[in-house]
Amino acid sequence: MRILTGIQPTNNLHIGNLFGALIPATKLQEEHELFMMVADYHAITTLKDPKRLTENTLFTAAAYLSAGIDPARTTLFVQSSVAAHTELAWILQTIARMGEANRMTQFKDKSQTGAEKAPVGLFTYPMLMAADILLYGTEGVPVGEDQKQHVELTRDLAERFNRDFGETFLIPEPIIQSNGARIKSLTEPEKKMSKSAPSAKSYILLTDEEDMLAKKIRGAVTDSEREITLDDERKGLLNLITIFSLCTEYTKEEVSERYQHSGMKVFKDDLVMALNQYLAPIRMNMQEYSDDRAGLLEVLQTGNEAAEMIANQYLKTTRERIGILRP
Ligand code: AQP
Repeated sequence: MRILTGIQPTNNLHIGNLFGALIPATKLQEEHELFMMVADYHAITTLKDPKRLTENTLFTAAAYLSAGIDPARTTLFVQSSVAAHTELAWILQTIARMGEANRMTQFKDKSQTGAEKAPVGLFTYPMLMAADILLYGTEGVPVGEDQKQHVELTRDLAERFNRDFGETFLIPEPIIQSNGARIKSLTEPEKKMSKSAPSAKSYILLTDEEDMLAKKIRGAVTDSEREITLDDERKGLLNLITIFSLCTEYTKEEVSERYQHSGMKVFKDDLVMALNQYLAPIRMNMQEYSDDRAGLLEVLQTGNEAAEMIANQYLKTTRERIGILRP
């Protein structure tokens, strides 16, 4: 199956991105044809800092590789390097309906300053996401529940285009990731861990060293009950147990049984140790990739070229179908 996935370079990546996107991608690449992009044109809907965008783009690519994405198997590329994305996004905007775009709940969630002041690109980004997907003949798109609506919009747009202009696009399926890998904020465990959250205490970055991990885990919001139990209502604790389970061989049940009577301090100290052990090799790889900027750029150039060949083919057919003249 051909699969496309991406991460926005809005900040350094956190363990939610790692467990929810990077690690699953390393498994997917074993059996599928994977396209992984650094979604920089999506990131500029919120990030307005040129230097950080450039650095984050390289950093995101380094994180993909450090977590085990193999560029010999997976096409790793930068979204903006393939101009077809924005061109197809425009064409799709002429096909999408205002009513459909208005129904996208992410715009409502993300335009916290109010729709009046939100960038137009934040409103139209589902059409760019649809273009990202359709340009590669993508069959599967791994998404969390929050992005499912955008894959459904992509399907609707592709079906409408095929009906009106002739069979052109494959209809993609969402691959819904299990809730188990949904990591929550350390400070507000009812929300998901997020790179652009205002407080750095709410997330654990892949680059956080042991003392920083310790500070953040010790400060993580739990509750006043003494016992460690597996309880959906104890959201902060459940999140820490989930993280413990993901970076060890233990299931969540095993973690909670093991630490039931040991007290929160021992549990948190052991979690810091386990997480640090898990992250240390990734951190080291990331340092190496980041130090070799030329090597990283070369990997991305190769990926960009491979992606462009496929995307341009789809775009060419699309233009022809709608009657665009290319003298
Ligand atoms: N907390 C999370 N737990 C599990 N998976 C997560 N992902 C994000 N947060 C968690 C997954 O990581 C990928 C990154 O997607 P994105 O960069 O396009 O944006 P996002 O989903 O909105 O992630 P962030 O970190 O919250 O970024 P910002 O703050 O920039 O919006 C996706 O596969 C996502 O499911």
